[in-house]
Amino acid sequence: MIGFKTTAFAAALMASAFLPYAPLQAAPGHSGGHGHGSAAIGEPGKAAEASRTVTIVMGDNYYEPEQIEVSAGETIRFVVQNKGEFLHEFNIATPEMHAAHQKEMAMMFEHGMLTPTSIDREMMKMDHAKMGMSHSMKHDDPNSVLLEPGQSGELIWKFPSTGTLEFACNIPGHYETGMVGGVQFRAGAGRK
Ligand SMILES: [Cu+2]
Repeated sequence: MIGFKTTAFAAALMASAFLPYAPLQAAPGHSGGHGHGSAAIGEPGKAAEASRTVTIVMGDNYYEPEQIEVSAGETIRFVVQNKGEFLHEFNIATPEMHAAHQKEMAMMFEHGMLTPTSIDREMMKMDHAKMGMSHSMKHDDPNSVLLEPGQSGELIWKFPSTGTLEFACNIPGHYETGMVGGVQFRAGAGRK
């Protein structure tokens, strides 16, 4: 019995000795970013299906307009212009998704992929899995346009029939200082 206990103890000791390294060897497969809630926010739309074009101007740190009204299931072509002196984003999502994205963007700043005024495209191309970051860190989310000062971009978005959505800039500090706008669904605008 004593021999067995000793062996078991030794085995447990070895196991615990190796335990700290296990997470590294296990190469954690990240759960892949924004999979959740995509149905709730809508999806990338087709240009041919866009009912209208809405121009969104981004400044430091605000949107013009601050509010957009959409019909259930409407596809809108957004032309986004960054007229500010800093990097800004136009991102359509739920408040919860924005909160999560703010953490990711803070990390991108820490790693030097983003600066207050620019996107480091070389850094963006690197294998961020090695830095322990998920794929969504490449900032290629279909629901977002990230623009350097003076740049313009486009986003075609098909809205769901209803939901709690905001357009926001998740660069550290921007949402908190007012870079968030509301999406209002037209009442009773059901299709057919
Ligand atoms: Cu911003």
